Amino acid sequence: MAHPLDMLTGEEVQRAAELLRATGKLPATALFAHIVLHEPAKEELARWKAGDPIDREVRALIVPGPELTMVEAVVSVTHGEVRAWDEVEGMRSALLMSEAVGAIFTTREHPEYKAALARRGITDDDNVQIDPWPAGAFGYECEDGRRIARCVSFLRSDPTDNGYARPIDGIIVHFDMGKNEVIEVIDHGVIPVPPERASYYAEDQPRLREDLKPISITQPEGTSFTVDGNFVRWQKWQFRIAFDPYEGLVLHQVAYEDDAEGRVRPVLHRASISEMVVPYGDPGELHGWKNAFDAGEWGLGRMTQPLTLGCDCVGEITYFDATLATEQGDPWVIENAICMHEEDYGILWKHVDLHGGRSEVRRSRRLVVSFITTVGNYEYGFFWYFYLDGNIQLEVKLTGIVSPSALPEGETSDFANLVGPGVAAPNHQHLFCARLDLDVDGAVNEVYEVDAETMPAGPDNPWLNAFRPKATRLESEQQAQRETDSAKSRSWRIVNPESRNGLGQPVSYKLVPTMSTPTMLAHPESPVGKRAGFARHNLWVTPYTRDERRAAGEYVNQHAGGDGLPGWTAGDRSLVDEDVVLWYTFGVTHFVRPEDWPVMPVEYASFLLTPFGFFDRNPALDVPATKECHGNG
Ligand SMILES: [Cu+2]
Repeated sequence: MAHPLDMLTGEEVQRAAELLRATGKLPATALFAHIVLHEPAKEELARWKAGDPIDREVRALIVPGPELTMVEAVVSVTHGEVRAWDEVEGMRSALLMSEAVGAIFTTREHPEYKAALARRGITDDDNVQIDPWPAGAFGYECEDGRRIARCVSFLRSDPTDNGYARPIDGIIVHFDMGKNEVIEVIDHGVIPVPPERASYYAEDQPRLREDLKPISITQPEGTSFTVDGNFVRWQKWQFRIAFDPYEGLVLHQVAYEDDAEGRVRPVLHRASISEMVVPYGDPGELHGWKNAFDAGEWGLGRMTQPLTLGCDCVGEITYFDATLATEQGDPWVIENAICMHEEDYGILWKHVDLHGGRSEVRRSRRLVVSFITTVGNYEYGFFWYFYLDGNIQLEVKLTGIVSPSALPEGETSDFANLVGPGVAAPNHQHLFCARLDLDVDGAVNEVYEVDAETMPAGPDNPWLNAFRPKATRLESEQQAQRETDSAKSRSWRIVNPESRNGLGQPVSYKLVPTMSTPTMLAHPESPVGKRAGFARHNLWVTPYTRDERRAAGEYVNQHAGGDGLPGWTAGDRSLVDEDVVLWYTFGVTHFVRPEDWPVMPVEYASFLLTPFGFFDRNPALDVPATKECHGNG
């Protein structure tokens, strides 16, 4: 063990589970919702020096039984001590995988469910696909005191067929996950099952293109990065990689090795997707309850699938495995969970001197660190990019299969678009909340909102052309709940007032909304609006607090709402002279296209962190020209 932020190991998972079981306070059937590294407090990390002893703490959430009692525990696997044991009442963990599997098997055998299928002429239930969904909080009696899911069904023609092509609409099963029992089979009435298969497999396409020539990506001299455990160095960037069951990939201690300044300059202490929500906009009883918190209810990390060389990732690839814990408390290794590679990214900068005739151009490249999660029907790829000019970008790639509904022939809907015969896809949003603990040249930073401001007519503006940046310091949490505004070229600058560049300006990084991004369309007082308060605003800023980790709170599943950012910021804490954390919500409103069916070509959502006065000049002047273009120089 070399660093306090090293990735969790299988031995640590095992040791933690042993220590927790040895308390004698857990029934044998207790399930571990998660076992994760309890990251050291920030002050502790700041004090730690290479070679200092490390006390590795592990945090666990344990579900002892079907009730709403959760156990939050912290153990030191270094010292073999249980350091915290808190029973939390009235809360629910994320959906448990073993219980979801139980829901599928138990529902399939239930006589009322079989009868509902039979009313639709479905008697062979082998090819019926049952998807448990997080239930949300709608005030139904069946939600009280239980950990539940709502199950929806689809019909496959064989075991690997695309079930989403044929929703068996009208049947919703309310299922008690803790007790593994059907609460209620609700049949809203028979809606015809869409008639056609919709396959995306190559063998089912009428013909395949034959004129695509191969593209090979080779790095004959190897890659330009080095990896030591989870510590990565590339082109003056350095950071540590980690993996969390809910957030997926986590970046720690992102810093820039500034040789001009002769020091390593911190930029981003910790970055991840802390939460996301997919609210559906169809008001009908069949689909109006659908909203999924894919981080807090399912877990972006837990749903991550191994990546395949040559398919998911092409070129000189370095993979990282991720170690999570099974619900039985054993190590669970997701092989090739994280992919890292370099890619050419067009030009970095260029100029042709028209007088002297000299042309200079440099190639841009970026380091890509990514993972892809499969949450039921949808895929989300999260791609962090590091560039040669100090930029950092997060790009989300949305793909997979849209959640469909059946639409009887001849009917149309404002709330779902027809994508195939008898099958429609409801309007929905995907809203991601990135938690960005920026430490620009140090922990204490200020945040300014910068708008382009036009000037009134007058003696100072005789040609009516004047505009300037207007910077407003965000001084408290309430004031710092902000929206994007592309008409004003709005961005937010994270400034270190104590650190100056060579021009005497305070150094900063700028958070740039790189695309138009919505906030949540559901009403703030709607069931999903209350639970996904973070999605009401694009930006929130909070003073760093160790246990404020997830934008909708720790217990999202069936939570009534108000937790996370709305709760934490209610006290309107000061953001002046503080270690600030930015929470940026971005995403897409998805009016589904026929082209998104039966599998969706990647749609993108992203944001950029770009240096603004962090350097004294273009930091990429020292990038050499490629060999091939020396002839121009
Ligand atoms: Cu979508």
